[in-house]
Amino acid sequence: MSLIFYYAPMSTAIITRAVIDELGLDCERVKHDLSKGETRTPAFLKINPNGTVPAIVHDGTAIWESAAIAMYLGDLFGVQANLYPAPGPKRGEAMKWITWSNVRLADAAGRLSAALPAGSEGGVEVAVSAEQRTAEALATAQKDIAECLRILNDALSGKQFLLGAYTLADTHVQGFVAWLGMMGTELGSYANISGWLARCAERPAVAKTMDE
Ligand SMILES: N[C@@H](CCC(=O)N[C@@H](CS)C(=O)NCC(=O)O)C(=O)O
Repeated sequence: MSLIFYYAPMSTAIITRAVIDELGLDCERVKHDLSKGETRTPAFLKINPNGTVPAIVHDGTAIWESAAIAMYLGDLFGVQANLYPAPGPKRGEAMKWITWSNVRLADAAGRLSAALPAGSEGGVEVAVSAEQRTAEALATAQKDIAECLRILNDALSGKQFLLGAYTLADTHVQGFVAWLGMMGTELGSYANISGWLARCAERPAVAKTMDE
């Protein structure tokens, strides 16, 4: 089995790193510096034409989009490891949360990141337009994030993890929520989320995602 993982520190790729580590997969890690445009080189664009990390190449096939990677690796390696449900309704729930975090939550988080003052912790490294960095854009992003957090907090009511037991859905979703925390979003008033984040942080694979 050959697995190459393309990543950058402090990027969406740290979520994929946690997924790979949870599954205990050996991989070749290839680091890219976003500030130097290293994901925009012709060589990397052949792997991911979007010019973004994470991306993996598994046995010669390139897979990009962190949600797709989590579900792909979960399908192949996670079921046996009890970290991803077998096909069926629980699998559907895992896919629902992974996709939701990449689409709805990450969209709002990305807008928050762009609207924060330049140089803020967790802010985007790529160019931000004037329309993205207005007080109105910031307020809208914060409102949308509050709605996402309410949905997640309600879903975690009475549960240790999203599907009951810990799965890659938790690995994936916690990555985006932790990013919100880094950007200063107040999470303490969401009791279910706070407890869940603390439980996720006890996972060694999650705890080391900030390492280079
Ligand atoms: N939806 C994508 C987002 C990937 C993404 O936007 N990655 C950023 C870092 S967080 C990136 O590589 N940016 C480099 C660039 O745009 O040049 C995913 O979940 O994989």
